[in-house]
Amino acid sequence: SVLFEQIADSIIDGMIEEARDSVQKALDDGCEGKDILNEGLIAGMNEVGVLFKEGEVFVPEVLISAKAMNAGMEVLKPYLQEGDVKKVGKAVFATVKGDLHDIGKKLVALMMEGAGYEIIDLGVDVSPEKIVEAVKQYNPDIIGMSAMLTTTMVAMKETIETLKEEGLYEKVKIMIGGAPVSDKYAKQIGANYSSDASAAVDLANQLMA
Ligand code: B1M
Repeated sequence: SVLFEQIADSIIDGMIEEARDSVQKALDDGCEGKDILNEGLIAGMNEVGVLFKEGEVFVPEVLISAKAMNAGMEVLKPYLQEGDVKKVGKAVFATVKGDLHDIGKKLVALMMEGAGYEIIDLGVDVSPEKIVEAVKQYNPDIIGMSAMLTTTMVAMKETIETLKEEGLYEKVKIMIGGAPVSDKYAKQIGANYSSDASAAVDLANQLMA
């Protein structure tokens, strides 16, 4: 409907006020929460993912779209019933030990949330032990690790070794990414690689299938 298109457009254009207002309008009009979510907000964010992949929009725009998405979600949340938000999977995210870069990881996490994943973000400089603890606590489907320094990417290998020691490696899928990381490195250490946020969503969906 036109209302859902307005919501999606507000996300694509990163219009925070408009996102709020258009969601409220759809609610006032009697639209169902889950339809507003799926056909409005998520449809918009998916389009942002496509535009990002095609190089039509860049990181700052994606972050603003994510803000608009969050603004719309705030209005919508009280109207969503349990079960409306179908979680396709749960992922624990971390920037690895010694590494403080978190912009890229946050962007990947946001896009995955937009695609329906529940993300538990452990932050930056996260030790293998903390990741192991989180796996035990949250029982995720996926672990997503990010590293931006050649000196910290080795912590990914270390984390995987620790997971193996704890008998947890077989229980989760592991995704890694970040500037110094490659597909070759991922294969070497027993992980899966994606190059950017929208590729990460595609990879996650493949791993969950
Ligand atoms: Co730093 N830094 N930095 N830095 N920094 C880099 C990474 C560097 C390449 C700059 C350079 O020298 N040209 C260089 C690394 C060199 C190397 O090791 N090869 C570097 C360095 C050296 C350092 C310090 C050592 C500098 C110093 O203090 N002497 C220091 C280290 C601190 C530490 O971590 N211990 C440092 C510090 C910082 C700041 C704190 C100032 C800041 C980080 C702020 C923050 O994140 N909150 C910072 C920044 C901003 C950068 C650059 C400029 C930009 C990184 C970024 O956010 N890009 C970066 C240079 C560059 O990359 N051009 C640089 C935007 C972001 C959206 O992209 O992070 O690549 P990116 O994420 C992408 C993909 O990589 C991928 O998807 C994302 C979205 O498309 N991806 C994943 C990332 N994680 C993924 C996970 C996945 C899948 C895909 O699955 C789980």
